[in-house]
Amino acid sequence: MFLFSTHDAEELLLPSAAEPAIMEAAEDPKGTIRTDSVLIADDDPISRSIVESHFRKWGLNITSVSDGLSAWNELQKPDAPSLIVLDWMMPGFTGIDLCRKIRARRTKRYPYILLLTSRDAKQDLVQALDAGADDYLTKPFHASELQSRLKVGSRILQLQNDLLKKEGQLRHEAMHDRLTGLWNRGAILDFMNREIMRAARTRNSMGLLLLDIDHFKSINDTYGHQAGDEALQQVAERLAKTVRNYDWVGRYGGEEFVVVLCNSNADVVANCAERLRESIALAPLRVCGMDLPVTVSVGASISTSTDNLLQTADAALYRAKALGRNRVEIGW
Ligand code: GH3
Ligand code: MG
Ligand code: MG
Repeated sequence: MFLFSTHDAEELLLPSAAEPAIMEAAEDPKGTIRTDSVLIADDDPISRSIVESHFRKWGLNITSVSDGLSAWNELQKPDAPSLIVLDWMMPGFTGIDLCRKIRARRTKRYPYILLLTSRDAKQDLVQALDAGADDYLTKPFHASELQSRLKVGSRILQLQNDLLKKEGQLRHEAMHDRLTGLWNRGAILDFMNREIMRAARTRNSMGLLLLDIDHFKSINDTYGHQAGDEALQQVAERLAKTVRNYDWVGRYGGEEFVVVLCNSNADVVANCAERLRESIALAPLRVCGMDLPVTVSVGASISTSTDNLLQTADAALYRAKALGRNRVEIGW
């Protein structure tokens, strides 16, 4: 018996809730296409029930409707089947209308459409394919032929799943730092610029923190590069845990981190900066079986005070280093 693959591609490596603006919304909760669900639209109850009984035998999840408008409504749902079998003549929209409407949507998921119709003229087939159908089968049909043609559709949907998954992974890699899992420099600077524009538009302020591990080189020199890497990972983890969940934490490069604080006035920025400094200084890191006391210096800037947040935060960080490290300096 033919089995449709019920294998769902693993969940895409989609970013967390704090990343909506940059992501195109996934079209279903998992971002994957179900290859085991089929929509059948046919206004002839006998023909529809024959098709349904085959689908049931082949283990498919069936959504069944008797007119074009209901089919269109079903297809608007987030978990709508991507394997679509349409009759030609139906009330509401015809199968051809539906093909055109489905293709005009230009969704990220490409549904596979099979026209199942008694119209057998060559120009009908040409018209259906031109309208956006992927395949065409005339009634009466052989069950095994319908099954094989649906297998083709299912294969194509599965290929699409694999591509979407790969795309999600690549997007994740392009925006994240490999060692710490934080946003990378490019991504965090994008968020910063977007936040600056949003703050200006909404007449709110926002903050930027630059954090640099103090005397980090001596960790590498004393305990080796591996210990340095572990220390970086743990600092990153503490920073990510300490910020509010709508703020952004990234690795700026080397042993420097950036935090973008959304919707924050001077008090909030100063508070967050101090909390982050404390989160590192309060307890030693546990690195390669050793307790390593580590501190960070923090330079902060606030969007209402300057156009160049990065430069201001950098100058403040420089001051924090010069004034003895393990401290916060605010740039105005
Ligand atoms: P300061 O308090 O002035 O910031 O001193 P520092 O030693 O932290 O600063 P410095 O810029 O002299 O040294 C930074 C070191 O960070 C040098 C570099 O080898 C190390 N580093 C940068 N990236 C990595 C990394 O990915 N892994 C490890 N282990 N070390 C790194
Ligand atoms: Mg540095
Ligand atoms: Mg440093």
